[in-house]
Amino acid sequence: MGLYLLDYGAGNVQSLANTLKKLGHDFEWISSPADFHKATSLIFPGVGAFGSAIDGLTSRGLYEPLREYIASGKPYFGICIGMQVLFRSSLESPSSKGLGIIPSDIGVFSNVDKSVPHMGWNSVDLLDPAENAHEGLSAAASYYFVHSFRAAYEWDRPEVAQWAHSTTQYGREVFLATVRKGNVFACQFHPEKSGQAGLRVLDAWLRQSESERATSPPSPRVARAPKATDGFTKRIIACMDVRSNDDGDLVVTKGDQYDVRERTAAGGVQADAAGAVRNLGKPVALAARYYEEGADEICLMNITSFRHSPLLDQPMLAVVRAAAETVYVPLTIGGGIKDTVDPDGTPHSALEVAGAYFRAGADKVSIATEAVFAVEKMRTRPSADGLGEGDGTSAIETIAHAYGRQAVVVSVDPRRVYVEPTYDGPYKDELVFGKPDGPENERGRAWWYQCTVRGGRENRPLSVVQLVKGVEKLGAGEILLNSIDRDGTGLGYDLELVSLVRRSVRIPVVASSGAGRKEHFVEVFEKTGVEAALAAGIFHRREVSIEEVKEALAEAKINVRTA
Ligand code: 1PR
Repeated sequence: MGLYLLDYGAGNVQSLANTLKKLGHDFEWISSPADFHKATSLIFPGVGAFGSAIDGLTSRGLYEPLREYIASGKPYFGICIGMQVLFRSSLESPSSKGLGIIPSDIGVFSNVDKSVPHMGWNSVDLLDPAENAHEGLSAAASYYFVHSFRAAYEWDRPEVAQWAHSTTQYGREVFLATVRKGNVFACQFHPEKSGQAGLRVLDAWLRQSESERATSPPSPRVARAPKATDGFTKRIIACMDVRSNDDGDLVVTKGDQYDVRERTAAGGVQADAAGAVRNLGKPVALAARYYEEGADEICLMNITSFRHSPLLDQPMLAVVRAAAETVYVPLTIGGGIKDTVDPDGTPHSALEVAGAYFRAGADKVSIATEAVFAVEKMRTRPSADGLGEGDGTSAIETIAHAYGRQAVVVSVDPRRVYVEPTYDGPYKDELVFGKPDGPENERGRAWWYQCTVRGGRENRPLSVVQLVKGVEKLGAGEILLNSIDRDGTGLGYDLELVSLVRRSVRIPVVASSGAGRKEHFVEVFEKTGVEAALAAGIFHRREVSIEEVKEALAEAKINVRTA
């Protein structure tokens, strides 16, 4: 008898398992319908698409036993999709039938006034502030949300409002952040990825007795008009470019404009042909340090993935497993998310490779090279919007279908192509004209941004706007926008590039490459409106701490997560 976790086969449940271990709670996995009778409390960490979750439950014969378990009155904690399956249906998968325990339907965010998915940290407003501590929630804290679909707060429908426990506002939309009634408590955010604030919510639920839970008072029904601003915060992401050193260990390195070879004192490249790898430390230790320093997200990039990267000996999997045991914020893994073949000839699809990383504890996978090839292929299939049509086989499409688009990041490696200001070629509508007030006086210069693959080693006949619009249509959930020209320079983000991409898509954009001072973070948020900013070198070299960056943002009245 005891605590059970329900894994329907497509969730990133490793993170939750790590969190429960850290909190000192043992648990078992539900693996068959019979296990529900042994469970005295159950957590359902649903990650990914609504339809995949319902299919996963149904195909394993767990759908009805789950409904019966909840009806039995024993404690249930649903997370994200684990909350949404309590409803009748979801626009995400209209043909899929939810449990219907809450008589309402899951809708979708509008992307007219904001990026969708809602991916990042936001505040939670309890309907009854007096019972703040009861579920471990705090109005002063931020929690990590990652979803495109949500349950609107229907305060005027008593049969639904009786479930409402707290709400969150994103843009002008107020939706249910937590629901609670009797033995059921569920949250739209991910407590296992919400740092210490999230751990407090899990611990509070785990420590409540069944009687306490069953007597939870219903929250008051109060109308909730949207406030002037939501509680959504800008994300600061620490990124580690990881590659093998001469001993085959994975170390953190950092290049200048994607050249990671060590430099001699005179600034030349290290003598030996391979170029000694800059060793900036062990990825797991650095990830733990950045988590403690307040990073909102950690990104690990395997930059030697352009070589053959068989799944079986992926040292990155071990790094992810270890990092996920000490990092309770989202973990993005990139490099080598593509179809691969093991040394023994066993093929593995990009979906399988991504699944291995999710099961190891990653929350998102980042795709670079394969994304470029997918859009080039898509553009050979004409469409009314001029973007071309996918054929359902790309890594982006297959992973987004199985795990939800919020799990798919596309990493973009663009390079400036300078042309005459009178250029009249195919990319003239994307041309940028230099200004004298940037870090380099670029008056009179003009350029467009060309996509590259294999870490900048090969230029491709595709512009950055064509790429980001294409991958958005294929189902990517976020753009990680690097800049080969600014990578490692400390000159600041390429604001023209970031603004161009921010204007081109409706999914979240992460600015990357070039941060050299904390003012660069203020600048990129103030001037481009992106949702997140990523840095590597200045954090690795301890030139600026994440706390200092967040202090500078707070002074500039930019909303950041502090608790
Ligand atoms: O092509 O899907 O296998 O993915 C390969 C991934 O590895 C891509 O995301 C690509 O950007 C990355 N990558 C490949 N080669 C390099 C390299 O440096 N030689 N990383 C590389 C390039 C970009 C960021 C960097 C930021 C911030 N680095 O990862 O951390 O630019 O740097 P800064 O703050 O120090 O300026 P696939």
